[in-house]
This record gives sequence, structure tokens and C-alpha cells, in this order.
Amino acid sequence: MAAHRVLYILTLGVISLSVEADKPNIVFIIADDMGWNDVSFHGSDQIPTPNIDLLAYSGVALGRYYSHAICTPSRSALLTGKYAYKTGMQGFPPITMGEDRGIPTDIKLLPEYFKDAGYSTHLVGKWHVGSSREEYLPTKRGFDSYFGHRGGFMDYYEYTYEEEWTDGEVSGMSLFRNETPAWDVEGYITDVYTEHAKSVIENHNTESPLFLMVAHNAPHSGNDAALLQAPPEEVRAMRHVESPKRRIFAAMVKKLDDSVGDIVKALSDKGILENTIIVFTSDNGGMTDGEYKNFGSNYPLKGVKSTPYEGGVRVVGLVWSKHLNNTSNYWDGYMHISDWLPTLLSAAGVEVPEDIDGIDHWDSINSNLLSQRFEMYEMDETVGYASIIYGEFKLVTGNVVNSYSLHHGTNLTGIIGKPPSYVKSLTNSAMYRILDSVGKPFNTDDLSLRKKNTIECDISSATTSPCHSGNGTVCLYNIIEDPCETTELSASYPHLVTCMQSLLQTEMKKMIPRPPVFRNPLAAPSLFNYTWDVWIK
Ligand SMILES: *C1O[C@H](CO)[C@@H](O)[C@H](O)[C@H]1NC(C)=O
Ligand SMILES: *[C@@H]1O[C@H](CO)[C@@H](O)[C@H](O)[C@H]1NC(C)=O
Ligand SMILES: *[C@@H]1O[C@H](CO)[C@@H](O)[C@H](O)[C@H]1NC(C)=O
Ligand SMILES: *[C@@H]1O[C@H](CO)[C@@H](O)[C@H](O)[C@H]1NC(C)=O
Ligand SMILES: *[C@@H]1O[C@H](CO)[C@@H](O)[C@H](O)[C@H]1NC(C)=O
Repeated sequence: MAAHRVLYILTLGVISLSVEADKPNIVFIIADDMGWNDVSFHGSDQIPTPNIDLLAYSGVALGRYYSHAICTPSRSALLTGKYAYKTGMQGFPPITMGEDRGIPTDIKLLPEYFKDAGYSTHLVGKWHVGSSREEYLPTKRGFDSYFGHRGGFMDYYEYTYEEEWTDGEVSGMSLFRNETPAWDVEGYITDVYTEHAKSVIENHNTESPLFLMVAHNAPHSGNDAALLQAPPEEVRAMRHVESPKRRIFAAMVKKLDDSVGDIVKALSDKGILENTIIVFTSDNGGMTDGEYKNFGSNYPLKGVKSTPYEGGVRVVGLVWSKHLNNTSNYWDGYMHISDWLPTLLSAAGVEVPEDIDGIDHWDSINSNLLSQRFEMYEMDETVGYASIIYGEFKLVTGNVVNSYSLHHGTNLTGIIGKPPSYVKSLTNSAMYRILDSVGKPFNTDDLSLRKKNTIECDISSATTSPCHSGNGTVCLYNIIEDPCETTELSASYPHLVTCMQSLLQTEMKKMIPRPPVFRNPLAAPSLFNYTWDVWIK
């Protein structure tokens, strides 16, 4: 009898193991402040991103993928499956280090769902959804391991993060290994994160599936004193970029693209690529100009990070799996950052929760069906705007920063002489060789997918009389016919404006107000050996 029972338990054990082994690994790579025009699969030869491009061409490029307009809200929506304004995580400025705020701890996060489903869960890189208290930290929110920066960004070599407080600049080390300051680390942070991600993959015990999130610092700006940072030889390799500032930015992006190739190669070397789903996205649009500008570009889209215009929210996105089939390598259905939680859980065969805003698109992407998403909202009560996408229309209301609302980036496109050969950059990439090895070789004679991913607009009319939402003026655009938001339509569709405003009013009632920005002196790094450590015990 006893022996029988042991056998029974053993059998059960084997069954559950094999079920878990069947689950796909998931590697989610998220760039920081990378603009629409900062990847070469969107059409520009200026900054070659062959590894990212080949993932898009051989996976599915998400042509109408939307994020929130700024980092803390985006990352909250990604982790919760809810609009940021439903959890009090919305708006500018994003979380500051002296602010006691984090994603409410009663909300189950994406890594917790995966952990419960038997996954081994790891975060490399940016967190920025709360670190004032221990219970807000990644290791307390579902990640088995964490190595990264807790705040918005940091210096690429020193790993310091600075804030302007009332009595001056405050600086502290921001790189942590699990819950301990990582003083021993040296190197360019994009390389450091790549090496760490590779070691997570190499050391992964394949008896359980892997959920790895790599949230790069790149290509966000550094601190005030050194906004743009890249190894000098990489900058030199970008000397065809006319703007000296964008030249450094281009090198930052090149390092990010190399990282993507290296991570995919590590998955391939480990023998688990064939059962891995890879996502690459940006958290919001590029910050071409203004505070913490990185000279990223959303051209030809209107607006930058921190605006609800397309340049702020319609961002780079793709999903790759060797087994994605019946697609045309391109999906132009609406997808919102909050949709990843249900979509990835669905891909992994894990039950999708109901009390979320996100929509599961896994079948739609895989079978190239219409999107189930029809509307999307964006709100920032501190800056003072709210916007709604409803079908093909977008309405922007309230105050958006005027200088952020232009078609930026037009003067950053300059190239000296000839840019590097696009085809050569593809064939020289790690990703090109990997596609060969998994039996999905890419044919460089056919670049029609690149054309499909490129938005072309005549923005001359928009640059002479741009619509600025503010002081009662609203801006209405047809973003399907006019993706560059050049033609303002509110006078032609007054009833539609009223209807969209009323939907927006209803949605705004669901907002959890965020507390006023406050920098508590108890958070000062000088009190914690010059680190940005937990300051409420
Ligand atoms: C693609 O099709 C094959 C064969 O029909 C199927 O086994 C596989 O699950 C499909 N892939 C996905 C991601 O659904
Ligand atoms: C393939 O896609 C078409 C629509 O593009 C859909 O009708 C069909 O059901 C899909 N097949 C599979 C196996 O997903
Ligand atoms: C480029 O355009 C930005 C506005 O996006 C402006 O601030 C900057 O001065 C321009 N630079 C040059 C060199 O014209
Ligand atoms: C609204 O009016 C104020 C005061 O006149 C002005 O400073 C601001 O730029 C205006 N905003 C917009 C979006 O026009
Ligand atoms: C304090 O900071 C220094 C670097 O400035 C570091 O070497 C040292 O290990 C830190 N001490 C502790 C206790 O963490």
C-alpha cells in the first residue's frame, strides 16, 4: 500500500514536471526612452539595429503598440495589467527617490503569476516602481533574483543617480544585487547587464521554465553632467551621424542592439531558444529635447516622451517565437502595454485574471486576426492632460507641454557621406547566424517587411500650424489615416468630440489620485553610505 502511494506521488511529480518543461521560456527586453525612429526596421539607415530588426522580421512586429507616455506608469501597467492611473502610478514626474510610493502591495504582479506557475523569475535592470520600503522591492514582488537600478536611470559607468533637491544636487549609487549595493561592479552598464542576463541564462536549471526581464538603462540619458555616454570606439563607428549628440546616442543604441544579439545567442547556446518567446519594446517615446533629453527621435511622429501624442506613446514593439505561425511577421492591431500580462500568461497556458484592463492578444497575433482592443486612455493629472484613442480617432485634452508637442527630430536625420550598408549590418549580426541555425534563414533580397514597418508622412502642414492642446483647445486626429497627427479635425466632428470627452470623463472618475511630489530628506543617500537604499524600515 505504502509503495503504491509513493509510486503515485512520483508519477504526479513527473507529470507536473513535464507540464512545466513544456511551458515556453519568456525573455522580455525593454529599452528606456528609445524613440520610434531609433531602430532601423522603421526605415532609417542612420542607426543600424540588425539584431532587433531580424527579431522583428522573423517574429511579429507590432505596428500599433502603445505604451504610457513615461516610465513609471509604463512599467506599472506592464507589471499589473492595469492602466497606471488605476493604481496611482501615473504622471510626471515618475517616482522620485524621496517619495514613499510603490505599486500597491495587494496587486499581484506579472513575475508573481509566473512564479506561481513554476517559473524561475529574474529581473536585470531598471525597476522604478517603488523602493522606499522593502516590501516594494523586486525580490519581494515575485522575482527570485534582481540585479539592477531602482530609480529612473543612472550614470553608465559610475551607477550614480542624481536628483535636484531644494538645497541642491543629491547623488547616490543606485546599482543593487538583490537587496545589497553592488559596489564590486565595473564597466559600461549595457555590457554589465548583458553579461548578467547571459549568466542567468547559462545557470538556468531547465527543469523549470524561465521568465527573464532585461530592463536596460539604455538609451536613457545619464545625469545632468553627462547626458550621453558610450564607449569612444563605438561613437567613432557612428561618425556618419551628423549631429554630434545623436552620434553618441547612436552608439548607445548600437550597444543595446548588440545586447539583444548576445542574449539571443546565449539562449541558443543553452539549447532553449526554440522554446522561448522574446519580446522587445520601448517604455515610451524618445526624449528628443527638454529635460533629460537623449537625442532619440520619434520622427515623423508628433511629440516626445511625456506627451499623449503618437511620438510619446506609439512605440517600438515586437514579439518573437520560433513557433509563431500563420502570421505575416507584422500585426497592426492595437495593443497596449497593459496587454502583455494577459498575452504572455495566455502564451504560457496560465489562467488570465479578470480584474485587469489588459487584453489577451496571443491568438490574434498568432493568427493575424483583428485586435480585440478598440480604445486606450492616457492620463497625467500633474501635467494636466487626458487623452483617448477610440477606433481610428485620438482626442487630446487638457494641458500638454507645448515645446514637447512638435514634430521633433527633423534636424537629427543628417548623415555625413554614406551610412553603413544596411544589408551588411544584417548579414554580420549574431541574429542572422542564429536564424540560419534554427532553420528560419532571412533573405536580404526581400526587404518588403522593412517598408511595411516604415511610416512616411508629409509633416510640412503640421509644422506651420501645430495643434496644442491646452486652455480649452482640444486636438482630434484620425491616427489611422494621419499617423503623424498633422491635420486637426475637431471642428469637422463636434459630436465625436463630445462623445469622446464624455468617455474620458467617465474613465477619469476611475483614477486613483497620486500624492503630491515630495522629497523626504530621510531618503538622502548620505544617510546610507551614499546609496539610494530603502529608507522606511
Ligand atoms: C503553430 O502551428 C502548429 C501546427 O499547427 C501548432 O502546433 C503550434 O502550436 C502553433 N504555434 C502557436 C504559437 O500557436
Ligand atoms: C490563420 O489566419 C487566418 C486569418 O488570417 C485565420 O482565419 C485562421 O484561422 C488562422 N489559422 C490558424 C491555424 O491559426
Ligand atoms: C533642432 O530642433 C530642436 C527642436 O526640436 C531645437 O531645439 C534645436 O535648436 C534644433 N537644432 C538645430 C541645430 O537647429
Ligand atoms: C495657456 O495659457 C497660458 C497663459 O496664457 C500659456 O502660458 C500657455 O502656454 C497656454 N497653453 C497652451 C497649451 O496654449
Ligand atoms: C560604503 O561605500 C564604500 C564605497 O564608497 C564601499 O566600498 C563600502 O563597502 C560601503 N560600506 C558598506 C558597509 O556597504
